[in-house]
Amino acid sequence: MNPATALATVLIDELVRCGVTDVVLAPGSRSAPLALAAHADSRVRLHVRVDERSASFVALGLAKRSERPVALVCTSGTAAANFHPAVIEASESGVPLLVLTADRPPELRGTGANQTIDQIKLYGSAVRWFAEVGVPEDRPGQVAYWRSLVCRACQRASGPPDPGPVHLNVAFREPLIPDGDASWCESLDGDASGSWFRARVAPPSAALHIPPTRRGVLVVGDGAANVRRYVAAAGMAGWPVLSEPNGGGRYGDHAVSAYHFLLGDQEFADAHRPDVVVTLGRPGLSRPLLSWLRRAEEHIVVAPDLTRWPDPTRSATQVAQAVEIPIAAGGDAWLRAWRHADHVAREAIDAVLDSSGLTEPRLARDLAEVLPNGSLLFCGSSMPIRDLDQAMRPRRGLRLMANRGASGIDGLVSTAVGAALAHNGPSYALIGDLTLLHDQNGLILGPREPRPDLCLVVVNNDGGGIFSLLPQAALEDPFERVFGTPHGVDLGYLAAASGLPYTVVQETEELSKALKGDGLRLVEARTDRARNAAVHVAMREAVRAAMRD
Ligand SMILES: Cc1ncc(C[n+]2csc(CCOP(=O)(O)OP(=O)(O)O)c2C)c(N)n1
Ligand SMILES: [Mg+2]
Repeated sequence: MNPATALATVLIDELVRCGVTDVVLAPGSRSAPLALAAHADSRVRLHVRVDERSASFVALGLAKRSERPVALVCTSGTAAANFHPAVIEASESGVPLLVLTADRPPELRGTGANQTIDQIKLYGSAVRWFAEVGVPEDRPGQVAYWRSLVCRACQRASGPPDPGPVHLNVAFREPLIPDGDASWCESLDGDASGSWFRARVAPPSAALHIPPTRRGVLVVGDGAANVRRYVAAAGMAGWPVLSEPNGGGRYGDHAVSAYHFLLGDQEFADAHRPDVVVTLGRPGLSRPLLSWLRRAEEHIVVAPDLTRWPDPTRSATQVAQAVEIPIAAGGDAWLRAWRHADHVAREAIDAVLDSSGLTEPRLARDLAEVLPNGSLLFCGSSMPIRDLDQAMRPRRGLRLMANRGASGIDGLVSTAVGAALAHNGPSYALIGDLTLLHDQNGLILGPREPRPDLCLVVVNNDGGGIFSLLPQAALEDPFERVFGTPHGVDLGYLAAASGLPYTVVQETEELSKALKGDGLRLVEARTDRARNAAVHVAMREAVRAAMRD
């Protein structure tokens, strides 16, 4: 057996033994040993994509939804650089990715050899760990090294303490494809225990006990862990729960879903300053919420990983891996005040939306409401995730996810595809038109690839609608060209180019019907950026007026 084949076979075998089930790869020659080994191993679900950027976001989605490491393979050269955005998102949002870049052997580097670039530490500080695997050689001891390396890579990717991407640069010398000879200088197998070793790094876990308080609030942002336990504890303590849709805590009696508008009302925010706020994950969608956080007497950040705790407002007074929320007697008035205000605000918002025809926040609200239990909804950055934050009513049975690590509008189609492939149930995505166009390649699925059950709902406002809510919207002439960025693309043709079913929704009443079907499909809702900005103002004003009454 040639060394390249031996190394690739052992790497894939050890990945599987460490629990990896999915491998995503883009085609290339230098990566042939890994591609062939992954294809030959029936325990691996293989996903092949023509574009490395799309492949890497598919892997991100798979890993994010399954919460297990996913291997990602490419050839040498710029192929590896195209993984960079997804690696950054994985780093920022703590998603376990095992990036395996094929490389030329050292003697070909720096010589002008074809498709050869410097791949050493290519992703810089965006990976938890980098290893230059070295060129495989036919001598005893290599198998133990390779297997132990993979185990360590899986452990570093999965955590504890901090899940994230790991980069293994794998140099292969020719020949790159199997020669039919099965002999090697030692056994290629792992040890009898099933895996070479499996380091379990146990985190110290000590829960912080806080004194009983009547005015506590639980805030849940992206990437929050153990949400159900905290929401239950908040319920016992009489705390309102302010959860971003993708935080996973927006359900039940204590959920305050109109917090964006409530806290945008100065009078309400002043009157409802908490003694303690506990934040899970990383809230970051609503500016009023962030401003209000800064004013909390005590802000406790729960971060399972103490090496990197989220605190964008720099208001944390304590950081703990876990917190015990105490039951306090007599906290009813506090909770009642929040719930009453939420009810009033929700009615005002809903009244605006119900009379506004097909607008973006209405679409977001209604979509989150009509999806069947057990659904996954992947939300695009820009307005879709914010509209959900502002308009979605509390509910159970819906899993919401978004790429909030770096909040890019890149790779969203592919991430949603990956997440759908790991989700057991129907999947949906709500994304903007620029976000769709940015990742058109994500729509490309080869005939033999595992197919996601994913309905992409695209809000087409012919450009970047979010900018119409920002101060630059006042700069009329340059605005439309440099921020609005209209494109005039007919999304029907786009769907046709990839052979996807395509439906246009004119009225929100048509939404449920349009969502039906299976496999990858596209639903377009056409909206207007200026009108959208006006609806957001109307919601804010309606809440303000209702609060004054
Ligand atoms: C990769 C990347 N490039 C640029 C941006 C800046 N950006 C934020 S929102 C946005 C517009 C997105 O437009 P669209 O997807 O149509 O959503 P809409 O704003 O219309 O809701 C842009 C360009 C970004 N977040 N990520
Ligand atoms: Mg848009």
